[in-house]
Amino acid sequence: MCAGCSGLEVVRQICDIIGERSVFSNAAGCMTLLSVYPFTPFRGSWIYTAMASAPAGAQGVRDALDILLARGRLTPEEDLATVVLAGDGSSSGIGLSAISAAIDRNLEFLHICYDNEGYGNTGQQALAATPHGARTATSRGAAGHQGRKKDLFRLWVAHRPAYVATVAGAEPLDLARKIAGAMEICGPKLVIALAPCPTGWDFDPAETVKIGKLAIRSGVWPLKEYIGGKVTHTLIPRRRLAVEEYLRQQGRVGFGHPP
Ligand SMILES: Cc1ncc(C[n+]2csc(CCOP(=O)(O)OP(=O)(O)O)c2C)c(N)n1
Ligand code: SF4
Repeated sequence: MCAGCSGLEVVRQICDIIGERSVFSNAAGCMTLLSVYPFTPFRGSWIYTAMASAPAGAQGVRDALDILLARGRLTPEEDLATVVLAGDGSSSGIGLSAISAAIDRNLEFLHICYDNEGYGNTGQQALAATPHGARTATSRGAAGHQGRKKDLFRLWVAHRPAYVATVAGAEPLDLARKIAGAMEICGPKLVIALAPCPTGWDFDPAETVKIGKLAIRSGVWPLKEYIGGKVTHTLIPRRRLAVEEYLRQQGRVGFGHPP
């Protein structure tokens, strides 16, 4: 992984909470490079799926576990958490129909989307989650990406799943509380994690946590959760910083950096 990768920071924090009793169904992307058969840094199990089908992979795992439970070959204590790990390209684009269908089927799973706002693994091309004005490999001019970031949180809330939250590695306590709470809730659970990406956003890898904190303090990345039909903001900055303070740190945005 790249030095300073916040996607990795988030996965690490989430794994610390979920523990080893888990099966990750991973959509092709940067995090796929973590597990290269037969090696894995994960304490639980890991399945690699095509970009579009990680929730379908999770369904297969969940069904297999349920059959083992029904036949008494697994005790409830031995059951495993079914987790999808996917980037924003997979979560808000090519894999969206698989997520939507999994929620409709009330699949028991936690979907984690690490949002680095581009197709990171293939060189940071623009996609539906790329913010307006960001330069990417496919939107290089001074004006950057002309689209507007898709609101994945609202899209998921419209499906009325059991739980939806935004998190960031720069706020580990908020993240820990949300993941621990989500694991106690039955049904489809979705978490979108801001994942500042030094390689794609062009900033010093040492600044990853600072960039995450600036995203929250400027209001660009609101920390919130949806549960029981209600959206609550979980961390409201006392004094909102100017958005420029967040953007100025990143070469992908035109603040004196050459295009
Ligand atoms: C159908 C399909 N198209 C293209 C690719 C090539 N590809 C592999 S990873 C990737 C980027 C995925 O982006 P995202 O889901 O945002 O995850 P990230 O790479 O940013 O971690 C692409 C385009 C693929 N594996 N499958
Ligand atoms: S490209 Fe970005 S998201 Fe992918 S490993 Fe590197 S820093 Fe992480």
